Amino acid sequence: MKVLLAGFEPFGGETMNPAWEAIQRLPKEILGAQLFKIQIPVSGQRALEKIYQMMKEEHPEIVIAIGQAGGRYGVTPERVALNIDDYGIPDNEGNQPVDATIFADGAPAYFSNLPVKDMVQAIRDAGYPASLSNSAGTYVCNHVMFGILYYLEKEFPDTGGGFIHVPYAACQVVQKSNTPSMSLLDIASAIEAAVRAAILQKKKSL
Ligand code: PCA
Repeated sequence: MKVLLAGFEPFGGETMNPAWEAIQRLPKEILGAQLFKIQIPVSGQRALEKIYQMMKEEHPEIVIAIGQAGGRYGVTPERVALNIDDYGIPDNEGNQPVDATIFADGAPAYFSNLPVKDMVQAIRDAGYPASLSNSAGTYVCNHVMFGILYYLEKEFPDTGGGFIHVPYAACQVVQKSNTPSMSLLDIASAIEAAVRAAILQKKKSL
Protein backbone atom coordinates (compact mmCIF):
# COMPACT_ATOMS: atom_id res chain seq x y z
CA MET A 1 0.00 0.00 0.00
CA LYS A 2 1.12 3.56 -0.73
CA VAL A 3 0.27 6.65 1.31
CA LEU A 4 0.91 10.12 -0.08
CA LEU A 5 1.55 12.77 2.59
CA ALA A 6 1.72 16.37 1.36
CA GLY A 7 2.82 19.09 3.76
CA PHE A 8 2.84 22.82 3.17
CA GLU A 9 5.81 25.17 3.05
CA PRO A 10 5.82 28.17 5.46
CA PHE A 11 3.42 31.09 4.93
CA GLY A 12 2.06 34.15 6.68
CA GLY A 13 5.46 35.37 7.88
CA GLU A 14 6.43 32.10 9.59
CA THR A 15 9.86 30.61 8.92
CA MET A 16 8.67 27.00 9.16
CA ASN A 17 5.49 25.02 8.70
CA PRO A 18 4.99 22.35 11.39
CA ALA A 19 3.05 20.22 8.90
CA TRP A 20 6.00 19.64 6.59
CA GLU A 21 8.47 19.50 9.50
CA ALA A 22 6.40 16.76 11.15
CA ILE A 23 5.97 14.75 7.93
CA GLN A 24 9.74 14.68 7.50
CA ARG A 25 10.05 13.12 10.97
CA LEU A 26 7.77 10.18 10.11
CA PRO A 27 9.20 6.75 9.28
CA LYS A 28 9.38 5.47 5.69
CA GLU A 29 6.70 2.87 6.38
CA ILE A 30 3.70 2.53 8.68
CA LEU A 31 2.07 -0.92 9.07
CA GLY A 32 3.89 -2.01 5.93
CA ALA A 33 2.50 0.90 3.88
CA GLN A 34 5.07 2.98 2.05
CA LEU A 35 4.96 6.74 2.76
CA PHE A 36 5.51 9.22 -0.09
CA LYS A 37 6.29 12.64 1.36
CA ILE A 38 6.11 15.83 -0.66
CA GLN A 39 6.33 19.49 0.25
CA ILE A 40 3.67 21.64 -1.39
CA PRO A 41 3.66 25.39 -2.06
CA VAL A 42 1.12 27.73 -0.43
CA SER A 43 -0.53 28.26 -3.81
CA GLY A 44 -3.77 26.39 -4.33
CA GLN A 45 -3.23 25.66 -7.98
CA ARG A 46 0.46 24.72 -7.82
CA ALA A 47 0.01 22.59 -4.71
CA LEU A 48 -2.83 20.67 -6.33
CA GLU A 49 -0.85 20.17 -9.54
CA LYS A 50 1.97 18.60 -7.54
CA ILE A 51 -0.38 16.28 -5.64
CA TYR A 52 -2.34 15.33 -8.77
CA GLN A 53 0.90 14.50 -10.56
CA MET A 54 1.94 12.16 -7.74
CA MET A 55 -1.50 10.55 -7.72
CA LYS A 56 -1.19 9.79 -11.43
CA GLU A 57 2.37 8.49 -11.11
CA GLU A 58 2.20 6.45 -7.91
CA HIS A 59 -1.50 5.62 -7.50
CA PRO A 60 -1.46 5.87 -3.70
CA GLU A 61 -4.35 4.18 -1.86
CA ILE A 62 -4.45 7.08 0.61
CA VAL A 63 -3.76 10.80 0.08
CA ILE A 64 -3.53 13.13 3.06
CA ALA A 65 -2.52 16.79 2.90
CA ILE A 66 -1.43 18.47 6.11
CA GLY A 67 -1.29 22.15 6.99
CA GLN A 68 -0.78 24.55 9.86
CA ALA A 69 -3.80 26.05 11.62
CA GLY A 70 -2.19 28.50 14.05
CA GLY A 71 -4.37 28.99 17.12
CA ARG A 72 -5.77 25.47 17.26
CA TYR A 73 -5.19 23.46 20.43
CA GLY A 74 -4.77 20.00 18.98
CA VAL A 75 -4.43 18.00 15.81
CA THR A 76 -7.62 18.25 13.78
CA PRO A 77 -8.63 15.90 10.96
CA GLU A 78 -10.99 17.81 8.65
CA ARG A 79 -14.43 16.48 7.80
CA VAL A 80 -15.38 18.69 4.86
CA ALA A 81 -13.97 20.91 2.08
CA LEU A 82 -15.97 23.68 0.40
CA ASN A 83 -15.98 24.62 -3.29
CA ILE A 84 -14.94 28.18 -2.54
CA ASP A 85 -11.76 30.25 -2.38
CA ASP A 86 -12.09 33.29 -0.12
CA TYR A 87 -8.58 34.09 1.06
CA GLY A 88 -8.13 36.34 4.10
CA ILE A 89 -4.48 36.91 3.14
CA PRO A 90 -2.67 36.47 -0.21
CA ASP A 91 -1.10 33.08 -0.89
CA ASN A 92 2.68 32.81 -1.37
CA GLU A 93 2.30 33.89 -5.04
CA GLY A 94 0.36 37.01 -4.14
CA ASN A 95 -3.03 35.67 -5.26
CA GLN A 96 -6.07 36.47 -3.15
CA PRO A 97 -9.29 35.12 -4.70
CA VAL A 98 -12.57 36.27 -3.13
CA ASP A 99 -15.80 34.23 -3.32
CA ALA A 100 -14.34 32.21 -6.21
CA THR A 101 -15.56 28.73 -7.16
CA ILE A 102 -12.69 26.20 -7.19
CA PHE A 103 -14.06 23.70 -9.76
CA ALA A 104 -17.21 24.70 -11.68
CA ASP A 105 -18.04 21.03 -12.26
CA GLY A 106 -17.35 20.05 -8.65
CA ALA A 107 -19.88 19.52 -5.87
CA PRO A 108 -20.59 22.43 -3.47
CA ALA A 109 -18.63 20.45 -0.87
CA TYR A 110 -16.96 17.08 -0.42
CA PHE A 111 -16.64 15.04 2.75
CA SER A 112 -13.33 13.37 3.51
CA ASN A 113 -13.65 9.64 2.89
CA LEU A 114 -11.03 8.90 5.55
CA PRO A 115 -12.19 7.50 8.90
CA VAL A 116 -11.93 10.92 10.54
CA LYS A 117 -13.44 9.89 13.88
CA ASP A 118 -11.16 6.83 14.13
CA MET A 119 -8.25 9.15 13.38
CA VAL A 120 -9.24 11.53 16.19
CA GLN A 121 -9.57 8.58 18.58
CA ALA A 122 -6.24 7.11 17.48
CA ILE A 123 -4.47 10.43 18.14
CA ARG A 124 -6.05 10.67 21.59
CA ASP A 125 -5.17 7.03 22.35
CA ALA A 126 -1.57 7.88 21.48
CA GLY A 127 -1.72 10.62 24.12
CA TYR A 128 -2.15 13.82 22.09
CA PRO A 129 -4.97 16.38 21.90
CA ALA A 130 -7.22 15.97 18.86
CA SER A 131 -10.69 16.89 17.71
CA LEU A 132 -12.74 16.65 14.55
CA SER A 133 -12.87 19.92 12.62
CA ASN A 134 -15.91 20.83 10.56
CA SER A 135 -14.20 23.62 8.65
CA ALA A 136 -10.89 23.65 6.81
CA GLY A 137 -11.40 27.39 6.24
CA THR A 138 -11.57 29.04 2.82
CA TYR A 139 -7.83 29.49 2.25
CA VAL A 140 -5.23 27.31 0.50
CA CYS A 141 -5.72 24.26 2.75
CA ASN A 142 -9.41 24.08 1.93
CA HIS A 143 -8.56 24.54 -1.76
CA VAL A 144 -6.14 21.61 -1.66
CA MET A 145 -8.46 19.35 0.31
CA PHE A 146 -11.31 20.18 -2.07
CA GLY A 147 -9.10 19.50 -5.08
CA ILE A 148 -7.93 16.13 -3.76
CA LEU A 149 -11.52 15.01 -3.16
CA TYR A 150 -12.56 16.36 -6.58
CA TYR A 151 -9.87 14.24 -8.29
CA LEU A 152 -10.86 11.22 -6.20
CA GLU A 153 -14.46 11.56 -7.30
CA LYS A 154 -13.55 12.05 -10.97
CA GLU A 155 -10.60 9.68 -11.40
CA PHE A 156 -9.61 7.70 -8.31
CA PRO A 157 -12.85 6.53 -6.65
CA ASP A 158 -11.13 3.79 -4.63
CA THR A 159 -8.58 6.12 -3.03
CA GLY A 160 -8.95 7.56 0.46
CA GLY A 161 -8.38 11.28 0.78
CA GLY A 162 -8.50 14.03 3.32
CA PHE A 163 -6.75 16.71 5.29
CA ILE A 164 -5.29 17.25 8.75
CA HIS A 165 -4.61 20.64 10.34
CA VAL A 166 -1.94 20.86 13.04
CA PRO A 167 -1.26 23.60 15.63
CA TYR A 168 1.81 25.80 15.76
CA ALA A 169 5.00 24.05 16.83
CA ALA A 170 6.25 25.21 20.25
CA CYS A 171 9.21 27.01 18.69
CA GLN A 172 6.81 29.19 16.63
CA VAL A 173 5.03 30.67 19.64
CA VAL A 174 8.02 31.75 21.71
CA GLN A 175 7.32 35.39 20.80
CA LYS A 176 3.52 35.04 20.70
CA SER A 177 1.60 35.42 23.94
CA ASN A 178 -1.09 32.94 25.02
CA THR A 179 -0.93 30.90 21.83
CA PRO A 180 -1.42 27.13 21.87
CA SER A 181 1.28 24.86 20.46
CA MET A 182 2.64 21.32 20.45
CA SER A 183 6.19 20.03 20.12
CA LEU A 184 7.13 19.00 16.61
CA LEU A 185 7.84 15.44 17.75
CA ASP A 186 4.39 15.22 19.31
CA ILE A 187 2.77 16.58 16.15
CA ALA A 188 4.66 13.94 14.16
CA SER A 189 3.56 11.15 16.53
CA ALA A 190 -0.04 12.38 16.37
CA ILE A 191 0.04 12.37 12.56
CA GLU A 192 1.53 8.89 12.61
CA ALA A 193 -1.35 7.67 14.79
CA ALA A 194 -3.89 9.23 12.41
CA VAL A 195 -2.23 7.75 9.33
CA ARG A 196 -2.14 4.35 11.06
CA ALA A 197 -5.91 4.55 11.64
CA ALA A 198 -6.49 5.44 7.98
CA ILE A 199 -4.30 2.51 6.82
CA LEU A 200 -6.08 0.07 9.14
CA GLN A 201 -9.44 1.07 7.72
CA LYS A 202 -8.18 0.86 4.14
CA LYS A 203 -6.75 -2.61 4.73
CA LYS A 204 -10.16 -3.79 5.94
CA SER A 205 -11.80 -2.55 2.74
CA LEU A 206 -9.29 -4.18 0.34
N1 PCA B 1 -2.18 26.35 6.32
C1 PCA B 1 -2.97 27.23 5.47
C2 PCA B 1 -2.38 27.10 4.11
C3 PCA B 1 -1.06 26.44 4.30
C4 PCA B 1 -1.08 25.92 5.67
O1 PCA B 1 -0.21 25.20 6.19
C5 PCA B 1 -4.47 26.98 5.58
O2 PCA B 1 -4.93 26.53 6.65
O3 PCA B 1 -5.18 27.23 4.62
